Amino acid sequence: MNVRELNRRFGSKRVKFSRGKEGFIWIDIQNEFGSARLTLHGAHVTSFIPNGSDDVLWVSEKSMFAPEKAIRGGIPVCWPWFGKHKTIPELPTHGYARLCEWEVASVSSCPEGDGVELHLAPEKVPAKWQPVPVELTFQAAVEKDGVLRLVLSMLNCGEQPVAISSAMHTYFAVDAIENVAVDGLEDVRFVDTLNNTESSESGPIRITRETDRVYLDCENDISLRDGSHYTEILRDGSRSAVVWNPWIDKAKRMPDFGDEEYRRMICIESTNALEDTRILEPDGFHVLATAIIRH
Ligand code: TA6
Repeated sequence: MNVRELNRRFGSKRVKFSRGKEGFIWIDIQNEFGSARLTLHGAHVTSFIPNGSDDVLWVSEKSMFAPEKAIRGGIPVCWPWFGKHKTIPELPTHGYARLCEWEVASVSSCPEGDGVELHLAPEKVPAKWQPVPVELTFQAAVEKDGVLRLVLSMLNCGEQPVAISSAMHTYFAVDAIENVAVDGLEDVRFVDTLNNTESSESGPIRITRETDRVYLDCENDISLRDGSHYTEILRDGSRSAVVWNPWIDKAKRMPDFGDEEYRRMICIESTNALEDTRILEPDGFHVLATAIIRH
């Protein structure tokens, strides 16, 4: 469907469709509570600006915006596997959902907020990525009290159980990484993926080196303090969370990440990762949801 058709069918004063210079179809949600921007490419949210705030999300100045490439920043939808594929290493890291072109299913507007629902059907996924027979729906809404609500729903339409690991891999913008503190994961067991050890830490998380942790068996609300900003990350359907910052050396190794940009971002991800992988039985259904609230 082209942009004119999308605006005719789904557009409104609060939800508008446009085509970017890179050829992506973009959706702008704008209401009395704030604004958000996402693209049908990967159902990828790239901006969330609650009223009176600056952008909560970070996107690299070196990000690619190209077919079958992930956008560096915003909220990548990592699905149907988190990290590397367990048995076929040449399949894309973090799955294929963030690389595909999604379709608009519906737009909703009500006094509490405005949102869009996007759909990715297995038959729309390139066969080279070995799609699972699971219908995937992504909802994003800008709601009152400065809330960005994201819901990833999945329904197994196949005959066999399917193991699904996933993440809403949110890149938060921060003024300076040295001022960042993450609360809510104190004393929670985590896997340090840099050396594959398990540990836990009391006190808030502070970033002073490359950090890549999968927190397990926790449903806690997480909060991010960064100078004058205070942001909450609430989760539903998730018993794991990831905290990641590439720091200096890894930032330099990533072509779509500026060498100094590690100082202006932190990833706090709502996940079904590692032992929190979900098994969808035939006709099985799972929802991974997160709410991002800027205070
Ligand atoms: O969520 C943390 C992580 O798995 C890191 O290990 C790092 O690889 C990051 O995701 C980014 O992955 P990407 O495939 O988007 O470059």
